[in-house]
Parts: sequence; C-alpha cells; structure tokens
Amino acid sequence: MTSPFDLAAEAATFLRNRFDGSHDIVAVLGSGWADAIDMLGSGDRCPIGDVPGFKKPSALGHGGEAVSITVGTSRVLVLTGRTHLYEGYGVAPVAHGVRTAAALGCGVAVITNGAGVLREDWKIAEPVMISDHINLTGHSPLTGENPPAPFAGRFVDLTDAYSKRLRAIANRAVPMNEGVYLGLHGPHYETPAEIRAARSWGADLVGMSTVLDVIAARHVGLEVLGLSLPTNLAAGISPTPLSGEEVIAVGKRAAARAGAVLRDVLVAIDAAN
Ligand code: 8IG
Repeated sequence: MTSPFDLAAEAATFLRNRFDGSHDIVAVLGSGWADAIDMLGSGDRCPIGDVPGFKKPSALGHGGEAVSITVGTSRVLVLTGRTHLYEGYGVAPVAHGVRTAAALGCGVAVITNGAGVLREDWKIAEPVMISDHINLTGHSPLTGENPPAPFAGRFVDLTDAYSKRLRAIANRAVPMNEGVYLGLHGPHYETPAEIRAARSWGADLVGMSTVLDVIAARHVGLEVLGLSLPTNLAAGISPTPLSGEEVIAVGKRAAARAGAVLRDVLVAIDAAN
C-alpha cells in the first residue's frame, strides 16, 4: 500500500505540473468559506477529485476544487471540499491536503471552518481566529506507519500549534476575536449537556474538522493560522434546533465578509513573508 506521504508527494507532483510550479501558502476552505474564493481573484482551477489521493467531496456546503491564485508575491493553493473524519475514510484523507501542500513547497497553512459558537457575545457570521484546540475526535493523523524523515516523528509538539506570529499578522490586518476550537467526530451535532461540558473545558467554538488537519500540518512543519466562521449558536445555547441547511444559508450570507477577511489576511501574510 502507498504510504500517505508517498501519496502526498504524488499529488504534489500532479499539482506542480497542473499549476506550473511550487506554492507558498495553502488555504483550506471549510463550510461557509468556499464561496469566499470569488473574492480572492481568478486562478487556474482543477476538480479536487482529479488530484491523486483526494476524495470527491460529499459534505454539505463544501466546494470541490484545487485553485491556484497569486497574492502579492505568494502563490496560494486554495483547497475546497475537504474530507471529514465522519465520512468514514479514516484519518489519512483528512490529512492529505496539508501533506500535499507541504510537498508542494508551502510553509504556511490557513485552515478555515464553519463552527458552532459557545459565546453569546460573539457575532454570528463574523470570522474569528483559533488560538488553540481541544481534539476530542478520538483520532490522530499520526497513527499507523511511522512517518519517514524529514518529518519530526510522531510525538509532535502542539504547544504553539496556532502560530503566534501569524495570529499577530492577521490581527493587525483584521482585528478579530480569538478562541479555543473543540473538534469532534460528528456528523451529529452536540447535546446541550455536551456543550455545557465543552464550555467548562474552555471551548469557544465547536466543529467537526480542523484539529486533525492542524496536527498533520504541524507534523510536516507548516506554520498554521486557523480561522472560524461562527454560523450558529451551539446546541442548548441556540433557542432553535440546529440544521445543516440553516448553517449553509448563514455561510452563503457571510461569503463576502469571509472572503474579504481571508483576502486581507493572505495579503498581510504575503507582505510579512
Ligand atoms: I457550521 O454546532 C457547524 N459545524 N459539531 N457543532 C458541530 N459542528 C458544527 C456546528 C456545531 N456548526
């Protein structure tokens, strides 16, 4: 069987040929963010299912493309249509995007998601930065075959998983609230009791992605910025039941704002690098 790292190298070779060269930054667009791509300018596009190792997207509210755009002097690989753990393919396809990006030369990963929010003082549809995470998926992308050099080995330090340097750069460009993201397996939403527990553990946001991408990204040496789009109040805080359709509708309404934030953040990272 091909190792996940060989498969990522194969995907990177495919993208290097398709998009004519290495890239500097990868942006993973989660739910609510995929339509933001229109604000980033035009670029070469490729269906994500054509790239080795990527699944055809199935999740609601996710696109399904690899797009190459230029921001200042940086080449940015934009990935929409991420694979979620709850789709049942295991952790390797979840980690494949950031591993491919690292193999393509990227040094920075901007990882975005749509999330439930536990704080009533935060505005729905106004992007926030992730300062840290709690991984309650019960999984790690670093199990299985011991990854080869040059990677750090499987005992990856996550003390500064969400780069202080990138958060300072992003916050100067777009002042944003900052909070802790709790990552769960899904695809069901939480019970009100789970959200009360999450609150007491220090979570501000809750979702079904990002944490495994970030662990895999740190493992291959990427510097990470995490951005969340709060699309709903979490269960029990929300006065109404949660629905996937409502979450997508909020994401669509927020696309222009999310796109402007992402563009300004990418411009600032390019200028600082
Ligand atoms: I968008 O409230 C979005 N994704 N687990 N809970 C979880 N994932 C989410 C939520 C939410 N909203």
